[in-house]
Amino acid sequence: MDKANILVLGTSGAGKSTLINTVIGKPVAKVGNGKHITENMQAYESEELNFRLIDSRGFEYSFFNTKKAVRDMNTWLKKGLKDESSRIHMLWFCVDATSKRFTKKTLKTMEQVKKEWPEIPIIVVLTKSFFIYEDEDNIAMVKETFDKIGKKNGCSPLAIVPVLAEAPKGEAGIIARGIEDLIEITVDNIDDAVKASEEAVKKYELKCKKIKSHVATIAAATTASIVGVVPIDFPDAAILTPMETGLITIVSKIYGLEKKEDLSRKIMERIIAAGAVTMVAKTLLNQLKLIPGVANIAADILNAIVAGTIVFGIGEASAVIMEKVYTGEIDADNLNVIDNIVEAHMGKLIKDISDIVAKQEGKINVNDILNALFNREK
Ligand SMILES: Nc1nc2c(ncn2[C@@H]2O[C@H](COP(=O)(O)OP(=O)(O)OP(=O)(O)O)[C@@H](O)[C@H]2O)c(=O)[nH]1
Ligand SMILES: [Mg+2]
Repeated sequence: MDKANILVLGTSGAGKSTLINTVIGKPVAKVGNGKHITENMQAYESEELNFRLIDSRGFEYSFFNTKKAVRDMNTWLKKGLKDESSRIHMLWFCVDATSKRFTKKTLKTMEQVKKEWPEIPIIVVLTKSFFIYEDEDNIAMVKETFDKIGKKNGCSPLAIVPVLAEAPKGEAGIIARGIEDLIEITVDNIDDAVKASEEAVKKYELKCKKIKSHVATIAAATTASIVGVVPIDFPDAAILTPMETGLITIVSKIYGLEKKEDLSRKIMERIIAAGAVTMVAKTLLNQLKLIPGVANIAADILNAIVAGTIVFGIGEASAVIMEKVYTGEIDADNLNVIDNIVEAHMGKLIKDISDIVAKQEGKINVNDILNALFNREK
């Protein structure tokens, strides 16, 4: 990666663009005088610095501007998922030291941005810190606001740095300060921030893959329950239905395994060999019939539940397996762990679905039961 990216956030007029110009050492970003100046996010850099600064539209100018600011930032952060050069690694959150307030509302707006990206570290920059004697109170004010609502959301700042980016004209006694401290703290933490953001992106990608396979699994399981085919009479060496093999293929595609065709095929074979279908089909029906009130339920309803459960279990177990292949935990040399995963997973599934059916106290509705299964906490 060439340079880390720092997103400069804060209320409108807090002095974000002024700060950027001083740090970059040139008047690159447009500065306003009370008007809302910065319209779009733009990155600035200088040769000496190993980070880029991204100027943003200020919050709080109006409701719609705040909304737009948050939307812009989320768009930028999302772009960073695909494109490493626009990934955000740190936030500089500018708080105007002259305004004497760091409102909960401002912090809440920042939280909105950070919620999806809790790993990104923040440095709070107390901009326009004209008077050194006010630093202590201003730092205390920021700390207090963070303590009140920020901490529980993992929003503790790395540092709170009072900065005066530009000495006021005609005030000989007041000099610019704090920029070196800010750069030093940033440089000291930027490598960790980059590592953390890489982790965050990986986590986010995995989360998306999980959701996608969950959705595909639910769709297939619902269809299976409607079709209601249960391979009860299959011999031990179970054969999967096209729906089941299709689902495994979909999940493996979600995890990008279609490129590793050979491995993908071996995994499929292993899942089949683990005998998930036979195991669930055989035990589940017997287990369900032991539940009071279930024995008299029509066979096709029970079949629908069993068929949905089997497909759901295969999809879920495949996602667990594919994720481990994706992260490198499973490779061609230790495919045997797949047996344990399938077995443990299906065993737990039989218990879960039996518990769900038992809770229905005889009122058996296939949709309700499968929905409870799809949405259960694991
Ligand atoms: N003297 C002095 N004035 C500052 C400083 N920082 C900001 N200002 C003044 O505050 C006003 C707003 O500054 P900007 O840098 O445009 O603020 P911004 O946060 O980028 O504002 P938006 O882009 O509108 O969100 C301008 O008049 C700046 O000159 C500073 O460090 N010293
Ligand atoms: Mg600006």
